[in-house]
Amino acid sequence: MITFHNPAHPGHAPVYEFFRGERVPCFEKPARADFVEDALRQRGHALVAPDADSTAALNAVHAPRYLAFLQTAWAQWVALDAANAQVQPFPSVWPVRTLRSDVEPENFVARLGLYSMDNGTPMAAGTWTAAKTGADAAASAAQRVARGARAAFCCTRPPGHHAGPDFMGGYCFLNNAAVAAQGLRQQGACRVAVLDVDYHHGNGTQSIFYDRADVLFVSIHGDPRTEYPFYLGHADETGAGEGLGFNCNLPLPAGTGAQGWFAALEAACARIAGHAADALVVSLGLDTFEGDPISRFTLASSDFSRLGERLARLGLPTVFVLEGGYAAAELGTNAVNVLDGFEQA
Ligand code: OKP
Ligand code: ZN
Repeated sequence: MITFHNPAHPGHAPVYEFFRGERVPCFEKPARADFVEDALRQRGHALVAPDADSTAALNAVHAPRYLAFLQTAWAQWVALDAANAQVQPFPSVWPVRTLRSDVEPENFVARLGLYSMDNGTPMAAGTWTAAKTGADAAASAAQRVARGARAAFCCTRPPGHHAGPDFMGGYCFLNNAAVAAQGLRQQGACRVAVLDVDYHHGNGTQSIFYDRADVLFVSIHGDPRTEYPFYLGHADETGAGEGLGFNCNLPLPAGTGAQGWFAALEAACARIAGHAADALVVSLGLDTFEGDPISRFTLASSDFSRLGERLARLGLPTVFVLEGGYAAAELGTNAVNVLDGFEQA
């Protein structure tokens, strides 16, 4: 399958994150993409550099002031103190209920909190360039499919599905799947479906398209009562305004295995078939794997081949976008199993 990689991804290499109150090495690390690229090459898939600019799609799915902040955030941080070049910025204060988010504070950490949903999304010097080039890879995959390819894969990090209209979170900065869906719409698709199979609910993608009928969002994920992102992803979230009926959440309890997961996939596929979409975007998280260190479903590597086969039977032009998956050494096998299952169906 034609694969767009992200040559800038190694520049996004923060050193640590907070996990259960402790500083630990980042789970979302450059080696993840390297393992997927290695597996793609070994199994005969072509890797090409991005050849489309995501700017138009980014401007349609993210707020201008958020994009402006993100683009210069690292420079602002280092301008405060040259020693900050060796320090990761973290938000420590957020505008929750009753506080104002319309006024941008001058204080950098206060602005970082305004544009963040958690303190689990560390930045590094190359974060903007990595995120923007990754969005370009998603736009490139969408362009290839819009021009007639059966499918294309965007092999990128950082992931994107937690990034909302005006905030980062959950290791995500720019919403690559939303860029792909918006890109398909801008290139002639009347209706697009997004299927998010990452273990974590794609709150950012849901929010970006929540009031739109042209982009259906369907997600299978760990129940937010116990799993990140906690504050979105319940079954009663069905869309708003013109988008009412075009959002479908299928939360499953932590511990769910293949039988329960593939039953939810059947429901997801039925909803997608009913949308009469012109194209499909798959937010391809592989953290549903039994060996994942931060997630609690128990799919085996062979189940990812079955997932690819089932998605192929939807018969839609398909853009795959890499999201999570933290069992890094197995990530390549699991991701390429989906793509090969799709192509061999
Ligand atoms: C991103 B994606 C706490 C560690 C957990 C949230 C998980 C983000 C998952 N600092 N952070 O959906 O795979
Ligand atoms: Zn995830």
